[in-house]
This record gives sequence, structure tokens and C-alpha cells, in this order.
Amino acid sequence: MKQSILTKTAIVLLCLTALIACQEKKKPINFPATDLAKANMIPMPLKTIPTNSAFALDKNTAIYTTESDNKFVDVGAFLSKKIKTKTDLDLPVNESRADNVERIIYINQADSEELAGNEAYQLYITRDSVIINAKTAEGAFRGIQTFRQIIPETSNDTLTDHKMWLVPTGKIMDNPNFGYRGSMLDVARHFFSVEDVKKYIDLLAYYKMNILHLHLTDDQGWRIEIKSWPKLTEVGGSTQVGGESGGFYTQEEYKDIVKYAAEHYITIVPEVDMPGHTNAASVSYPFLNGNGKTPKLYTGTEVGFSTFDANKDTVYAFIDDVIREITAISPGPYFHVGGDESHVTSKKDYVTFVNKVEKIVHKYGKRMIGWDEIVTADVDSNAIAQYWSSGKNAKLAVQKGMKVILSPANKAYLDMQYDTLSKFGLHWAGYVPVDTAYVWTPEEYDGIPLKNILGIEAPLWSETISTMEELEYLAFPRVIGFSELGWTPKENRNWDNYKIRLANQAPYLDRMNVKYYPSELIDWKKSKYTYKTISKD
Ligand code: TNX
Repeated sequence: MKQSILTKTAIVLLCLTALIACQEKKKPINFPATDLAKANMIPMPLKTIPTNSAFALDKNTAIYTTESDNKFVDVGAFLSKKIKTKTDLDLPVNESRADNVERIIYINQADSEELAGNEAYQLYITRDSVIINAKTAEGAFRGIQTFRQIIPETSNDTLTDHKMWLVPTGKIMDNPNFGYRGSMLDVARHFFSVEDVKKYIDLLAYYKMNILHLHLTDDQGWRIEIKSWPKLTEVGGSTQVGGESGGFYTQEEYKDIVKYAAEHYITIVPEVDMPGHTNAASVSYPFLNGNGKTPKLYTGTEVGFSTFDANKDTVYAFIDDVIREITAISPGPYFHVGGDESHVTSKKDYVTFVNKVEKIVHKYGKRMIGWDEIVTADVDSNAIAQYWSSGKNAKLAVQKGMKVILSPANKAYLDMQYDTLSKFGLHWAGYVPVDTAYVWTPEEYDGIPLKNILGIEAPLWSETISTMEELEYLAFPRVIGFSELGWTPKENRNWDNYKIRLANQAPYLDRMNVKYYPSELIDWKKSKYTYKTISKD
């Protein structure tokens, strides 16, 4: 502790000396006026106060962080890496010998009372320094995403003899509206590789999302290795929708995803969908099956025909193993049990099943999430209902004192087609153009009291998509709007303003090689992609 204060003081002195030295040598540059409030930030921060000058990010800028907490150092290294990708500048992190330093970015652990929660941060940008204050490294991580977004795409090469990226000055005070801001990937209908999932994590993190829900099992595929039941992946993971070969994550690969997500302050929510959507498991181990038929591998897209047998102890012993193995490698607080569309499970069996499985989830120290149907069982108030279709179930959840995650299909389903011309996606819940996905108010949804809303999640089901390019077509740009719906309070949200900020995401998305859907509602800045590039023909 003592040492860190000393280091801090030393750094500050060093920087002051450097600054003074340089001020003696150089006369101040007159920067063009800037406006931080008009920067292309998504999600829009809680409070932004522009001061209209510029911080010149250049080769003489250095990053320093609180060093007593390694996680702050990691945040500094992350920022340096991302600045390199965007500008090609190599900014040193916590380098004590930095003779040429003229300006600093300081990522600071601060205990100010103004920093309300773990994800809160303050960003102070002046001509000479950028200070990011946060209580936790998580808050600092959210803060540096804002900083990444306000670094202009192009440098100013005319003010001095080298390149400078003129970052608008001002203050930002920020804190998310909802603590749960997520997206879901269905890796069961079509399998997506570890690399694909990591790319999705990179993108979610840039927009301050903090949850990635993985739908790991369904009728068409079982995608996570369970060591005590190896046939789940050998048999159940062997195929996918359309009949191509499937795939699965070994536990090592899954752990790698969890670790990568944690490095981006994203929690993985694993889902094993049951008692319905279980054909792949029942083909692997037929004793699990409860629909009276002989299960066969399934590569179609109809749902609602499968169920576990809710009246066999061996089924619960199996589920205990599955939940034990998955929770052991999932450090997050949640386990998602699915529970949707169990059309061939009797009401009585469904209730028995959900109640028993909830106990297993608790036994392994996790909080249960289920699709909204789970509220029809006798669930604990600490369970969480994910609202996808039934307002009636949502009301019941509220009566039971449960929290609700909002994923109403006609707004939040990333697999809904944009319009009748969309090449991928379904439309059972309607068409969801980019404005429909953004212009709604989760804070006031369907009479659910705000205190019951844990947050929002945009699920991407994969019946109609099998490549990353197709995934990106459906998820982008809509998922970006969800980041703002989850983070920014409604007073700061406005479609006309959002539209401009979204148009200006094109250079970032292009750099990330994201094949987003170039919706005609948006006046994309330098968009490279057209409908043709993702044609399946
Ligand atoms: C409904 S949402 C489902 C999924 C499908 C999806 C397609 C939910 C809990 N169940 O099984 O993939 O619609 O949009």
C-alpha cells in the first residue's frame, strides 16, 4: 500500500516534470473546438460535460495505472493493445523511464462516493491528461471502452510534425441502468467455434455488455463435454440442423471461453435446456427419454416433441452430474435450466421436474434462470424468469417476487428477420427492423415493476445461420442498440441521435471485419458491405 502511494507520487512528479519541461520548450497548440457530447459513444453515458478542447493522443502519451491491483494493470495493457490496433501507436504501460512523456492516461482505483457501483467510472479528459477513476477494475474496463470510442478514426497531421488523435475534452460520469446486459448464442442448432465466440465477446465488450448466455444443448445437438456421460457429445454432438456434422466444446475449450469472457468482464451463463429440447441427450442415453418413442438424431427445426422422463431417479442423478460438471467450470452466479416449450411433458411432471432441478442448481451454489414458463412450477423467489413470450408468466414471476430478464421476442430476438427481404432469420414474432429493436422502453415493459427487472438480453437462435458471417448479419447492428437499452437511462435515449452514432460505428465494425446488415434506415459512414457479400447463392 505504502509502496503504491510512493509509486503514484513518483509517477505524478515525473509527469509534471516532463510536462513542465515540454511547456518550456513548446508553445501551446491551438486545437480546433471539440464537442464531447457529440462523440460516437454507444451506449450513451449517464452524464457528459464537454469542455471543447482536445487531448492529443500521440507517441508521447503514456498509460499509468494503480499498480497495487494487478487487474488495473491488465486494464491498462488492454487499452494499450486496443490503441495500437486503432492508431498504430505503442503506448507504454507503467513504464518508470519514460523521458519523452508529454501526456498521460491514468487508470486509477478510487473510492469516491460518487462511484455508485462496480461498473461505475468517471472519465476526466483535459489537454494534458486522461484520468479514469473507478472503484473496481470492472468499472475501469467499462471506462476504457468509452475512451476507445472517442478516439477519432483519423489523426490530425497538420498541427505538429507527427500524428495526433484529438480526443475531445470534458467529463463523463457513468453507471449502467441495469446490472444484467447480455446476449445469447444458440450453439446447439448450429455449432460455433471457440474463435467465433471470442470474436462475439470482443464486440460485446466494446459496447459494455456483461453477459454472454450460451444455449449449449437442444434437440439437435449437445455441445459441452460431460466427462461422466461421454456419449452426450460423441452421439448428441455429432450433427446439427441441416444434417452437417456438429461439434462441441471440450471442458478445456469451454474454460478457455469462460476465461476470455472474464478478461472482458463478461460472465458466461451456461444453459442446459430441459425437460423439453432434450432429443440430443435422449439419443445419447435413451433411458432419459420420456416421450415413449425411440429417439433418433434430429436435424430439423420443429420443436416441442422431446422430454426427459420426470419420474426416474436415474434422470435426476444424470442431471446432477451434468450440473456439477458445468458449474465447476462456470464461475458466474447463474445456471440456466431452459424450461421452455415442453409441450409433451405433462403439467404435473413439468412442475415436479423444475422443482427437483432447482434444488440441484442450489446444491451447486448457483442461482437458477429459466425461460418464462418456469414460473408455472413452484420456484423460489430467488429464481429468475427470462421473459420471451408470455406476459402472463411475467406477471406470475412478479407475484412470486422473482426478478425478470427481458427478452421479448418481437423486440429482442436477434434471429427475427429485419424485413421480408432478409436472407436469414425467422419471423414468427414479426419482423424486427433496427428501429423497432431500439425504440422501446425496458424500464416500463408490460407492467413489470422496475425493481423486478434484472436487465435485458438479446438472444440469437441459430436455426437459419451456420457461419460467423451469417451470425453477424443478424446480430449487427441490432445488438449494439441493446447495449444502449441496457446501460443508458431512457432520458438519454433518442432514435434520431442514436442513428447518427450507430452510422459512425461502421469504421470500427469494418476494422473488426463484422459483416453487419447495412440497414437502409442508417446512413452508414463508409460502409463496405452490401447485401450481396453475404449471399448464399
Ligand atoms: C423459440 S425462445 C424458442 C427457441 C427457438 C426460437 C426461434 C425459446 C425459449 N424457445 O427454441 O430457437 O423460438 O426464434
